[in-house]
Amino acid sequence: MGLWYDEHYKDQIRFGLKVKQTLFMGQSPYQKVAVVDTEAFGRALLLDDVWMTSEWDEHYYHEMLVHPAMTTAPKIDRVLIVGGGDGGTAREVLRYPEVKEVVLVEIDELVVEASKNYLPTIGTAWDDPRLKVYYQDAVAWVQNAELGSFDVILIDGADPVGPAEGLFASTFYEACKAAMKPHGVFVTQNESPVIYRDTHVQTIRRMAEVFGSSHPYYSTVPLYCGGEWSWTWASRETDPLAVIPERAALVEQSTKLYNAEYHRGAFAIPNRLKRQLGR
Ligand code: SPD
Repeated sequence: MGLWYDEHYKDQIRFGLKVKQTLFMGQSPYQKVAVVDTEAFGRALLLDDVWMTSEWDEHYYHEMLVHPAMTTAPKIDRVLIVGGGDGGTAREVLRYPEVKEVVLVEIDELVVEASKNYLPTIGTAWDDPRLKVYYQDAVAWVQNAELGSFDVILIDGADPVGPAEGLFASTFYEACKAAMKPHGVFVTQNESPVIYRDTHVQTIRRMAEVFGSSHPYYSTVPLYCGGEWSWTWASRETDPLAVIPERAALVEQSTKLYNAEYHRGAFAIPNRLKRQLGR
């Protein structure tokens, strides 16, 4: 039978992978951090026994978190990443030569240390001089950020329990709006619309209240429970479907999933959610 690691959801669903070897296991002040080598997905990161990312499927998640914002924001000089301690989001952002500075605020230094040591194929941009990393609670950090200073803000957190809970609050979205330029684009990972449907819908509504409108988009992440995965895009002045062709063409040279057609299709809202959202 061998060794398996399972993520459990509400004692109703579990998603497991057969593990060849546990590479790292540690406890930070915030959570349990583990990196395991799996038969099917390669090396993978778990936080508090929930799958976060894996070598084999990480592009499904990181490309869809990053590129819908980066190909639509009129400017992309300064980008804030909240969370993102495995380095995959920063790697995708730093593919754009226009980017001048990326600020990554991660609460848990142990996540970055473990990822640098055991997931080097995911975080390939740690040494890029444009990247600045702060180990702080992003909820407090954003409250004190310079007003109107970011072109893009990306929220790459865990599920809304434990250290990431505050990243789903209206007060946090208000602080992000204040830290962002009026044309700026904000995107958060927004959970499975199947098993986290209440959080998913509530987040879309909260973001619409704060930013004036919000646009969920959908794809899949094989590592995550629930089949479908979602992200939600918001801006005061920018259109989510106005993909800048030169940026998309540039990034499409290296992406495994993202392209401009995929982008447009991802913003189609399934009927069951349209009805619930009244759209
Ligand atoms: N259910 C897990 C959701 C995790 C979303 N963030 C993953 C971090 C990958 N950089």
